[in-house]
Amino acid sequence: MLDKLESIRDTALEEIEAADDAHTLEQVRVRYLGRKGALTQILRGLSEVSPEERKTIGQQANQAKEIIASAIEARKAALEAQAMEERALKDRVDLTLPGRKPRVGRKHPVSQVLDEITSIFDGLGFQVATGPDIETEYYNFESLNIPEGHPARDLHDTFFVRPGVVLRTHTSPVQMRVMEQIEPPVAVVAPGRTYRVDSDASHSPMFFQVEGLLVDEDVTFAGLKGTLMHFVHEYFGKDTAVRFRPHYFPFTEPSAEVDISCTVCGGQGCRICKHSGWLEILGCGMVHPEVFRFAEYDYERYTGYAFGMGVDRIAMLRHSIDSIHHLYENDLRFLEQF
Ligand code: 2NM
Repeated sequence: MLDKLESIRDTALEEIEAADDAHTLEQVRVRYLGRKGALTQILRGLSEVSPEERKTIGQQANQAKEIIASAIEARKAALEAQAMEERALKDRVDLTLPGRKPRVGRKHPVSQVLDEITSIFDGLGFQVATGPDIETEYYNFESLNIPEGHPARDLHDTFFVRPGVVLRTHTSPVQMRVMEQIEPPVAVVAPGRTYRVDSDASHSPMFFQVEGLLVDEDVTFAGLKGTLMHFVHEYFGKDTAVRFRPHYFPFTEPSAEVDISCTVCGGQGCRICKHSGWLEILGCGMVHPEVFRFAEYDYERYTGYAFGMGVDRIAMLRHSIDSIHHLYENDLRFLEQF
């Protein structure tokens, strides 16, 4: 019996050493120490052993049980330590590596300029109005005194969506829609995307405009000049010279184009202003009575002025950008400069 005990103990110890995961180890424990385990059987069977032997065998069996139990505990601890070590190696992080800087986004330069322009007019009490990019020919042309066959239609290089429906060539249809909705006094600016079939260094098929409209009793061309000069001085600085040149637009009469002294050479003449000393920045005029007739405004009672400018062009002048396409290529090396 004692020999048997010894052999059970030794085999158990061998199996414990050989167990290389927690599950196998638990099976070994059940096999020896479990309710039906080899040692448990022996301890239970002690009643059948002669009283002389019972004491020694009992002692030996209990001792073997303790040895096996502690060997299992030791093996378990070793396996856990090993698993921990493996996990630590697998999940190792090199804390000395340089961190990754999060890239910070920013407003697109065209949006920045657009916000700056609208905020100047906001300061004068103009409200922001918006409208659809896809417009009817009626709102884009007809109602703005550009009837079918008018030469200005060709100048606009229109994208047609289907007959009678176009991508708006300017944001004036927004002002037309505003006039349909509300009675004077009206003071709005309409910023947004516009589209023309045109592409070279200074033209992109999609570009941004801001247009303004003021309608009330006694609105004058002098008021228009004052408003636009205030805008130029706020945006380009107090020392900027401004000149109004007679021009033609179908929707205004009289009409003018506004030039400012060159922001690069100050008027001396350079490559940017094509040696004229002046840069054209916007168009304007007194709203044509025909436009008011379409809006169902009383043109005997009300007068109004309107103006429009290309946001991209102003962004280009402001930041000395030589091609409009830089603004729409989304090259981060370019965009991160603003
Ligand atoms: C410009 C130049 C002159 C203009 C006119 C109107 C409307 F709807 F009132 F008739 N909106 N915008 C206008 C006038 C736009 O852009 C160069």
